[in-house]
Amino acid sequence: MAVAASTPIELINGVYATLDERVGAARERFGRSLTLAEKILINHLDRADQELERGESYVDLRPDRVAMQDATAQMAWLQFMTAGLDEVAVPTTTHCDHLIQARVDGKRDLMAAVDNNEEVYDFLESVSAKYGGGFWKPGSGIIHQVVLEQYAFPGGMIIGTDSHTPNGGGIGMIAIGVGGADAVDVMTGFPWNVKWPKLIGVKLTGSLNGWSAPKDVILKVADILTVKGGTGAIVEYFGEGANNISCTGKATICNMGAEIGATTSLFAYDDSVARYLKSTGREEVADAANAVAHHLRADDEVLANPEAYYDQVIEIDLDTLTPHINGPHTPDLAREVAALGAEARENGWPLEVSAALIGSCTNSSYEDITRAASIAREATANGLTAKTRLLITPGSEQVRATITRDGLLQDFEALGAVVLANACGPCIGQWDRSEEEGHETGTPNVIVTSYNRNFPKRNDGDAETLAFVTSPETVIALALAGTLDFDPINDTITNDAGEEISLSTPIGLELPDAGFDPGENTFVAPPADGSGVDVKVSPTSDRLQLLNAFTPWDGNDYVDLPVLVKAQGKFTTDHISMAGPWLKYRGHLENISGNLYLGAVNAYTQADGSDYEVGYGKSQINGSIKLFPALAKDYHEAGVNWVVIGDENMGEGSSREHAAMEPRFRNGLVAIARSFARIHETNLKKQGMVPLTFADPADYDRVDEDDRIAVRGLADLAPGQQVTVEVTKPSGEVISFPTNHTFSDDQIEWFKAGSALNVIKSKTQ
Ligand code: MIC
Ligand code: SF4
Repeated sequence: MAVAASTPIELINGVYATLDERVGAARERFGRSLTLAEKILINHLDRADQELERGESYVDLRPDRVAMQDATAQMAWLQFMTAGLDEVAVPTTTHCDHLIQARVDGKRDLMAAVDNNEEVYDFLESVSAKYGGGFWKPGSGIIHQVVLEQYAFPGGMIIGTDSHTPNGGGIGMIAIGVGGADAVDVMTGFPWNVKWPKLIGVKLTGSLNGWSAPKDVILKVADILTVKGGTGAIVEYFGEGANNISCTGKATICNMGAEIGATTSLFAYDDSVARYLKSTGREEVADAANAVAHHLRADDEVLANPEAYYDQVIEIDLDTLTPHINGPHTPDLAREVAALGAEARENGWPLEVSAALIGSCTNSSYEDITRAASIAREATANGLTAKTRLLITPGSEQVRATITRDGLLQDFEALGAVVLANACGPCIGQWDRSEEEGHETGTPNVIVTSYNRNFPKRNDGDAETLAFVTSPETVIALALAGTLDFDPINDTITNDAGEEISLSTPIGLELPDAGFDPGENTFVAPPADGSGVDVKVSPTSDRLQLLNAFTPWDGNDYVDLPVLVKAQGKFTTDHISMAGPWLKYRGHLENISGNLYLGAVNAYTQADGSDYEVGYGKSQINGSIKLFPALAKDYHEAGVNWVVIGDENMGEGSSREHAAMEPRFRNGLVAIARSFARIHETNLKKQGMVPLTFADPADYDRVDEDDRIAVRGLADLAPGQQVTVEVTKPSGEVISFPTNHTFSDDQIEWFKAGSALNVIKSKTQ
């Protein structure tokens, strides 16, 4: 498999070649016009005759590519290695972006990362070389930016082991975030299985103006749909407003669609996408897309009468959309920027901004940087400086080289900003604030970022940090003001000379006039024959550990299971398997299990009525109070299997399959929640666990701390049939309630075999 630094035009032409026939056949089959998502999905079906009922049928698809970032690729490659194949079946790339810690500045931090993560980078580079994968070295940029710049193409389909893979939807590609085991399906030549999605249409009218940015569109959509409103759905944007947004702006909107739980988000191919393709050196891709442009958007009848085609339609008028800022603790808590000061006062949040951060895969495009830089430049000219720490992370080496060439980084540096490495950095807790002047860990403080997530502890590991997400231009404005109580449109800032300075409207450049500067070449192509390459995993490593297969189901019902944790409220993947300092163990299942449920808020109270500290629970072996990972280890060592109970949207956020592998490794068998996020639910199934949802959400309250759980009728587990959960109270009283599941017939095989990987191995070996 010759994996290059970009998608070969032959691959793209191959995808376009089947559009006419397949789209035509589907129009006939449904007897109606088609939306864009339908066209692309239909063109990637493994078999044309599959049942396609929205929100019901599971379908097999054939993605064109796989992309993985370093923090999730390790586990994916470790699983792939056990399949015994010579090479990947589909072009696959690995991107080093998550493991670089922000401490001093880009250069020094990158050098330190190369040193600290040497073993992991060597593993990823050698395993890619052996099995024919492309390797993007640390410093190349954030996976989603690199994919947008190099690999994404209109009408294509990619899966990526990261929840923000939908960034590629900005170019008109179906780009879906998955767990590593899903990627392994495709890398080993099997189709990728997903529920045929529902479709949400978002009609954009008017055009963005003034301080409003693409970010505000998705902040508003998150407000409307909430963190679970997009679950099981693809969000398709259309309308004249969509045509007025740049390609990278569209990517911002699609990227953060992950925060509403959407399977992915998508824009049509249009002039802005063509301009972006040309500017990033892909003129021939634009030419090929132009030739099939009518297939790269929804049919006219759909656009004229969207209610008849989408399951839900939302309309947003860009003319009147105002700048928004969301948070803290959840990305769907929205309000206008102008209203934040008053709300902060009401809630007792500090007004002072302790740090302002621009970057992340969501908002680090050339246009983003130029808009923010225009404010920075004018501020300097008016004698203003940042009143808070200001950190900038370029999204990719290409963006870094281009904004350096064009003098934009200098605009930020003039304000006192520090430029970090082209990486995720503080967005994923890779941020050491210990040397930050005037900042003390554990004190309530506010940060504003242009990122997408803001769960507690996410950025700096400090539960006292309140994080707000907004557009890059608003981040700069708040950095200059130093306070949340600032409306960039109407308020002024006093400079050292005592003058009142108003900020002008940000001005951006969609694309660099002089084209992009590719910067340093950071791509490593695999050798033509990788069979001689040695993949080294030291048996004594504390970063990497070869995997043992999970044991198959023994054919019996699960009985007598204690509840390891019953989580209350948010139970995101950051709560289940936190990142930051734990990222270093992403290739070592046993070591990373030391973080299991550290962020869980225990729904029970202690014997004296007081709340447990976050991350603590009671042992059903000896009554001691311990951290959840220690309890899980005790159960594992004692051979005790257990259950985890979750609240709404369990597993929201990341695609990290560690959140499913760790519990499975530590003897967890069943997860029962009020609802699940899509990727996490799939990850649990893939690893052989049984995710169930309470048929009556109120039954969540009927599970007490010292109860024992039985799951009945597992031998008859079948699609669409409820599963009975029996709860035995310490008194001996038994209650039971029905639960639902989403297993398909194929997925039941994963459970029976012990994991999806075991099923693959039975076919490849
Ligand atoms: C995230 O934004 O939460 C991450 C870190 O990129 C994750 C992936 C991971 O945990 O490695 C994601 O979004 O999937
Ligand atoms: Fe990286 Fe943050 Fe994007 Fe996740 S959301 S890929 S951590 S930049």
